[in-house]
Amino acid sequence: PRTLKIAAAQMGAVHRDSARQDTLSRMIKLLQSASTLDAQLVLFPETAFTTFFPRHLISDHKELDSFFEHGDNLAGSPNTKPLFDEAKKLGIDISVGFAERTADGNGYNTSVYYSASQGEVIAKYRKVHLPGTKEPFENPDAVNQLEKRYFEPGNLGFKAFRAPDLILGAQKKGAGSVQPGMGDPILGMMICNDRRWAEAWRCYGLQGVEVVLCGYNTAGFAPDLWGTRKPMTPKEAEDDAVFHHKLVMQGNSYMNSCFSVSAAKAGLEDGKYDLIGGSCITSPEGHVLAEAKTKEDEIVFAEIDLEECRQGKEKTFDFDRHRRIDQYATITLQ
Ligand code: CDT
Repeated sequence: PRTLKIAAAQMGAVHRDSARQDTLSRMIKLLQSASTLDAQLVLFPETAFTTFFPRHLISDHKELDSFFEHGDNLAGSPNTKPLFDEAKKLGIDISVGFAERTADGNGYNTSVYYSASQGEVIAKYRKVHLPGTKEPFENPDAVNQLEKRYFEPGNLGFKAFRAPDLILGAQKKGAGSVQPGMGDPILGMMICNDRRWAEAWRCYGLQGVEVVLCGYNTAGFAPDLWGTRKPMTPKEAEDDAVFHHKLVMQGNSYMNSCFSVSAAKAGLEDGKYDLIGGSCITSPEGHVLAEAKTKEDEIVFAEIDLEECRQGKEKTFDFDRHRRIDQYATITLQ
């Protein structure tokens, strides 16, 4: 077996006026709690260090800046460094989402993968599918999603990578390739809305991905954003949002023969904006192995065997034998 102990660190609400150090302390506590389960890899949500600020039209630059990490030294900034230090101390790899401001002033919705054994960030992903609008909705009661205002679409593609030193006795000869079934685990990151896009998953699937990591902030009730088939109560809308979340995690894990871990920022943020929970771990056969029971800070944990990815990759979804790329031009040409 190629056993891996993985966890989602679901976070309850973080508010617009929450002190950064308080939120950081909660994240460190979650990591310590995952450590008592012997977790080797812990996923934190999208924009984990702050509230999900794209719901607000923020014109004060100083305030807006306070929600971003600046430059390229995430593991060195006082607002974030203690989390990476703790990960290194506990020997746990982490993946965490944050708003990134580059030296040339661009904003990205980003996540990184930090390897405890390497003591550094070994992979970075920038969210490709930015939902919502650039301008706020006219309806003053609408829940806005101004990601297109604050972020550029990700420009790093969907690059799978191997995380070293997690699997006992992993054959290092697999390290440079994307052949599943040997070597270190093949991982891929996506962020929230990306999980609804088959293309994102397939890009990883084609690289033999074994575990997809996806942090998210998903509104429980946002009819102006989603459109509505029929009037729904907030409760019905939230149930539907959780249903769609699990549907895409389970369905795409199955179709790409991989595990997935998803970590929510959940609960009532900024006093009135409800975010769904539903953080979960799914198997290559599409089953939910573990899921959150609350909308608070909570660790969702599973021990998995990456060898279980082989069944799908070698049979039903053996891409080499069964894909028919000559018939797929429509999805690459437009
Ligand atoms: N953060 C984020 O990407 N949220 C979006 C809301 C989109 S509306 C369907 C999500 O996909 O959950």
